[in-house]
Amino acid sequence: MAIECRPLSFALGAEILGLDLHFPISDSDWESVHQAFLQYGVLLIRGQSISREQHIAFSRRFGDLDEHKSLPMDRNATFPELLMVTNDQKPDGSPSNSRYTGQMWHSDMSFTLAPALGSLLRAVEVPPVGGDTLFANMYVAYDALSERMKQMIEGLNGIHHSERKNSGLSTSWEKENQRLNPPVAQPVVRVHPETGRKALYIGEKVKCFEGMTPEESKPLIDFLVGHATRPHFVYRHSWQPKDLLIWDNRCTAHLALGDYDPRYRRHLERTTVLGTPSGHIAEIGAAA
Ligand SMILES: O=C(O)CCC(=O)C(=O)O
Repeated sequence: MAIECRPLSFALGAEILGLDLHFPISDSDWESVHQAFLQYGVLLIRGQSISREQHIAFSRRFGDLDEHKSLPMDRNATFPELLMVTNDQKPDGSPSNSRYTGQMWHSDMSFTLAPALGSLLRAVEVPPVGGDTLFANMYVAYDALSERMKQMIEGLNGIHHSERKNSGLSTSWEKENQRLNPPVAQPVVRVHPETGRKALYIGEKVKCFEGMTPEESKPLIDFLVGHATRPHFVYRHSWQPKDLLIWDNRCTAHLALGDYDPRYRRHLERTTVLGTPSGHIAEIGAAA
């Protein structure tokens, strides 16, 4: 059966119909999926009650997978390619450290020297309502800037931190996270290696621009994040169990809203496709 592609919003995203990921995907189907991935930035494949092995096998079509060495505290003990995004308590009864994953606008692994190419997030169990995820199209956000603003930000580097928004994570998690992930400077404008288009690469994990103080940087960071995440540029995903959502981190940013009743289980698992090396460890001096 030929696969079909149905746009999810004006800004970005498409649902792919006619794929069953229990089976390896043919080369011609892969070609269609890859083209849709480049065109829409976010792909949704519903109704996939696949195993962890099948999730990993399909993800490998996109490229080499991250083994999440920068987040060992959150990865699955048996499958290092799987990052847990869950509010399940830990075996000792303490709260999960990944329950707040993604609650700031970000692009995956921007705080590392190998920021993610793509991510494939599979919903195992989700609350009956809420727990939505927002995606912004960073190409159109870039294109919509004035020429003067484009000139101003060309050559700027944003310093990306790995912290999570909500406090209340265990101190050992926070310490390990800081030890493994020193801040990394990344270009604010990146050229997508496959499409050749420019996209904004900014989010709430950027605390300042390299060579500028946080006070000097903040107004421009706030403007760029606010601009890029205007409703016009955004798709809001309401999860169903067995959804597989795939996004291109090189031209989109996303935010887990956390808009749900925490008495319900929310358990998702993510593979992360390694991107090309980018950025450098930031020199944190007086002006950073
Ligand atoms: O939980 C979500 O909805 C998104 C999680 C997230 O931001 C991520 O995996 O990068």
